[in-house]
Amino acid sequence: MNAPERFELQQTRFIRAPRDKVFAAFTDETLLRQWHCPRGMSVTHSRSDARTSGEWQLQMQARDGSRFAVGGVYRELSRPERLVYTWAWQGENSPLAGVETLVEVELLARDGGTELRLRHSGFPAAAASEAHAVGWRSTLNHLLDLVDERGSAATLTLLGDVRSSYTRTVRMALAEKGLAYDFQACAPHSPEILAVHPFGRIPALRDGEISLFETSAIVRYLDECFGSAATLLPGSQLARAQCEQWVSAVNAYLYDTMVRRYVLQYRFPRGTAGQPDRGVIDGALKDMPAQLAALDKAYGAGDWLAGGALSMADLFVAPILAYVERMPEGPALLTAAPNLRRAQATLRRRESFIRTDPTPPPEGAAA
Ligand SMILES: N[C@@H](CCC(=O)N[C@@H](CS)C(=O)NCC(=O)O)C(=O)O
Repeated sequence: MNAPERFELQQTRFIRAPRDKVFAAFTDETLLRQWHCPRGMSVTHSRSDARTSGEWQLQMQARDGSRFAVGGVYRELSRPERLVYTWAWQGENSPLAGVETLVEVELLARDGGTELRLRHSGFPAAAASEAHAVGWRSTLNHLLDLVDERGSAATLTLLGDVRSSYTRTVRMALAEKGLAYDFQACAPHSPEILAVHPFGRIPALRDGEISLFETSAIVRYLDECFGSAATLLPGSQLARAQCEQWVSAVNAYLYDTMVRRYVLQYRFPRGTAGQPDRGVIDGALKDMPAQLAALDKAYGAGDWLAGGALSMADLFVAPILAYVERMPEGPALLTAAPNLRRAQATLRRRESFIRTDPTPPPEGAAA
């Protein structure tokens, strides 16, 4: 009788850290607790008897409190180049409970750092190896946060243009979270952006081999996956819904009126003889007072749109208003919105706003 078919995954990562440090991260139970779970989860228990036939065990916890236990036995420990251990999920909740798989980790010295080659084999179904591949991609990002000399900048790259309001929203979120990252300047619809964004807009985010597009998805990911607590999404259900409501309003109405049909008409004039198209601008000017009034009412006597504290919603609105205010009719339009002006003044004192200011914009700046 033929042996049942088995499936496996392989991943390779370059880490700017010596092999010893990476090896220790896989075998030291204190270090394991700091990274060995996908982003957004935490390790609540770790045990490692790092010798041949010694046992290891981890318990991971998701944000909703659900727990997952996994463990196995070390088969080979050749510090600092090779580590082999068995891996089996425990507990009735796991469809793979009791199924023993094998993890082989090779660490090669390369370019002053380490090339990590991971092979996880013995899965009874392709779907199981694919699910573990997703988990490992995120878990290895976590490992790089901990051991790579660049921290989160080893995996996080933001693609966009500093002059773009949506790009600034993400840059502000990264600054609020205190996250190191790389910035890759690229234009909408460029080959670089189309490689990660099917609709060619900016920004997009890479986190190692994971990529994401749409500003609200990116900010939510950063907020929920980095740091022990989300700080840009309000805690209560109602406030979270109000935050989503304003993000959605920016995407559906406010950006179109205030940026596309107004700011961009001045910045990239498309009318006759290279002049701004007055018809388009006048149309936007007709719609803007009601939109600004709605924002003014939402801010009311407070400084924030949802939950009584800074949230993703404020990060969506601020970069747009910063542009509107600098347009010819901007200051007059904003006189009618005193709450909005006061709230923006508060937000503009934050480091995240100051440090992401793209002004003075170069000639031909995009909004
Ligand atoms: N809904 C998208 C909108 C992104 C967007 O429209 N970005 C502008 C720059 S601020 C852009 O890429 N414009 C180019 C285009 O519209 O083709 C998001 O939330 O990321």
